[in-house]
Amino acid sequence: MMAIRELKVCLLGDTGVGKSSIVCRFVQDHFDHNISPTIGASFMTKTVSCGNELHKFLIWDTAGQERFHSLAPMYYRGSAAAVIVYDITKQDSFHTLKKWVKELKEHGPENIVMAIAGNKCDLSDIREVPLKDAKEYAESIGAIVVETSAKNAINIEELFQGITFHVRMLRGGEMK
Ligand SMILES: Nc1nc2c(ncn2[C@@H]2O[C@H](COP(=O)(O)OP(=O)(O)O)[C@@H](O)[C@H]2O)c(=O)[nH]1
Ligand SMILES: [Mg+2]
Repeated sequence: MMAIRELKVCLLGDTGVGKSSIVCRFVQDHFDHNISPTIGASFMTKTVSCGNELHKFLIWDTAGQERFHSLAPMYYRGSAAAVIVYDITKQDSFHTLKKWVKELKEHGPENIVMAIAGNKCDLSDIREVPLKDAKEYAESIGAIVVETSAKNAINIEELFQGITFHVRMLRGGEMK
């Protein structure tokens, strides 16, 4: 029988950057232009096979609004990884991302894998955040970084594969 390894992941970032859309693309391979705003948080799972193992992602998608901020620790506590999302067309959302990283470093699990997703890369003609800035920042904090498009299904699989890879390395090749 194949072993099932569970991996808790939370999504953080400003409202409207596409957190729920990334989860929807990853879990259901679907994109909804009229996706509803997340209230509080929502939970989804997806199981993927990886070599001779099954990896079950337990995904907590949080709301970005300030009024839900105090709930965030419930979701990042015990997470193996955090996907911190910004919108490449909104400089403000990159600023918010840095605040999330700071909070994770101060209050998050010690070995949490941080993955930065610069979403809406299909809109690169109206980009405000250069990829170079995101790469330099990610390198400075030891995070994974990738530009994604939930809309056009760009780098969504790769984002979660990158997370699995890093979590495996941290756990010494064994997913526990
Ligand atoms: N162009 C484009 N729009 C996107 C993308 N991802 C999400 N959106 C749109 O951005 C808006 C907010 O998305 P949502 O997933 O609710 O963001 P959340 O608040 O971070 O969960 C919605 O209108 C989505 O259709 C993307 O990759 N490209
Ligand atoms: Mg949402």
